[in-house]
Amino acid sequence: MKTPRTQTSDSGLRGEYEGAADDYVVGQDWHAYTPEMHDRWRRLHARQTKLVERHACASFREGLARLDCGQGIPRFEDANALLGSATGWRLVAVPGFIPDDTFFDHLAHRRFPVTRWLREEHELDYLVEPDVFHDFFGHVPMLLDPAIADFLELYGRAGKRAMAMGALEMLARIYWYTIEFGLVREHGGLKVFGAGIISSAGETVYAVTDAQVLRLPFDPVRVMRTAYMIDKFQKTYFVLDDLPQLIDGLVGLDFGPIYRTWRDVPPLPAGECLPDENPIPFSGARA
Ligand code: HBI
Ligand code: FE
Repeated sequence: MKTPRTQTSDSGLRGEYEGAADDYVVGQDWHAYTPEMHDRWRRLHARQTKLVERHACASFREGLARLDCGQGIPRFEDANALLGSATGWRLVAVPGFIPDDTFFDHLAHRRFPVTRWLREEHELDYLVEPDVFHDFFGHVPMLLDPAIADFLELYGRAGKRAMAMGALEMLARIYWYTIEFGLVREHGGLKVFGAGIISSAGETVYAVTDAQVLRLPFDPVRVMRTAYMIDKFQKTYFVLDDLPQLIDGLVGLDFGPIYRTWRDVPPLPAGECLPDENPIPFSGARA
């Protein structure tokens, strides 16, 4: 049974789960997008591209340029031609949030679920659920990076075991604090690569320019123990030394004992720094 989690909007596309296959894949139905929606995409794209030039990591900027999607809501098929030859990933259209096990299964097979509907005019700045702007603009450029491409497949494959061990939340925090809200060091500064940051104008600036927010070096176990908020700017960001650290840091890790040790321990609140930790000093990136 497919339960709609979001109401239908005037686009007729938002959260329509009825016609979806068992794996929740739907057609993108590109021709159903209205001129107003394409115009809204162009404005979102233009605004974020300007911020991204300053604050996103090189890999994101290169990926975005290669996707060349500023003219209107892109056709997923066009991106698939590029992705297929670059990293073997493929986009599939979905109606919105899909169940965890289905999401993991897509990732494990290098299929990235992209929500097909676009946010409304009154929610340009932030929304809690993924839409096509978040999923495509935020995530797809990074799918062209080999380290992210490999990591996402690994994450998908790790999902089943985490669910079976009652440690889904722990694994999901890895995704949240990297793929969605990750920062990476680049040329001595801090750059954004997480899609949740990059698809939000306010958080893109905040994540790298706020002098107070807690920035900690990436450590998988610390990340798995850290709670997060889905409806506010993050209080903690984790910073990678470089993108391959994601793979190097996780491949050799035996998740079983880590899950068993921490799954029943209350998580550390976001924004809290432990006594022995060294937050990354703010180096003064300008807005
Ligand atoms: N579905 N469409 C979509 N996008 C997500 O990011 C997503 C999802 N379902 C489950 C999920 N994320 C997460 O809860 C898992 O990473 C655990
Ligand atoms: Fe996302």
